[in-house]
Amino acid sequence: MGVLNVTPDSFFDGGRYASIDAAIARGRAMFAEGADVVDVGGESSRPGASTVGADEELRRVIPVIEALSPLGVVSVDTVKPAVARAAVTAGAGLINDVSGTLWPAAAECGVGWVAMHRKGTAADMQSDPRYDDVVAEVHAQVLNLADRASEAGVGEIWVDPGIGFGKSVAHNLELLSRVGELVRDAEGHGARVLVGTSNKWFLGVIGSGGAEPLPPDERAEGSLASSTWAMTQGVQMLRVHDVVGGAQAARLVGPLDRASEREGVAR
Ligand code: HH2
Repeated sequence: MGVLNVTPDSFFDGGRYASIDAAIARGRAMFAEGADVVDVGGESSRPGASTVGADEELRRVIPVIEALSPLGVVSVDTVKPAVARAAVTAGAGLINDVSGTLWPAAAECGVGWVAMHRKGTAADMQSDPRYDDVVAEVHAQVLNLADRASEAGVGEIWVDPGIGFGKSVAHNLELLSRVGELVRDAEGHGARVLVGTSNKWFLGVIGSGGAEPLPPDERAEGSLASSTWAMTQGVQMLRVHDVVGGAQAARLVGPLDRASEREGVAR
């Protein structure tokens, strides 16, 4: 899943694709680079981001979704039911929902839904997040959401531990290290797992080795390493800014993971 933020303020690509033309060109490029899904967002969810009205969010995402949806699967990254519905009408096939609340809209529209875990809101989620057992709590919550979506009739369900959304560095590492358990458990709930680590803050902290955290544009290596780790744990979709790197890693890990396919790999 390639990330396409049509925003001025996203933490990594904010302002790069803020014009409709630039966003459409980037989306086309991501499909050409091997993205199976392009995730179009019109509102940043980074800590402290200011909220955007539905009219402005629609103005940003709808023309981009209309242009890209004939080329492949487009998801809409939104927490607003009205934006989700309009995005589906414009061609989106998946609702990527960091609030974990939009399964009724997905059921009504007949599209897939991503249930992400978030503790708190963009305004307060990174001020000292606490859990008794982060893995147990996050897994139970997203699997419960998967059940609700399934009962409501959503056919395609993804669960996401929400890396960086109300989590300390240690919480993120714990969730990543045990994401294979979520993959196994999700299967029993009719869901698959999506993970997004791309360029996130914890990678800057870990990657610097204890020095000043690396800035977002120096987190590419950690992004690829963490995505590759998640693939080896069975995670079925990675949300990435660097589609070229993610697709290459997926082409390598897939055959390595499935011994029966090794014979088919060109030597
Ligand atoms: N992370 C971000 C946004 N949407 N959706 C899912 N399912 N999982 C994630 O981990 C996730 C997400 C944050 O990253 P980004 O879109 O690059 O930044 P911003 O929120 O500043 O636009």
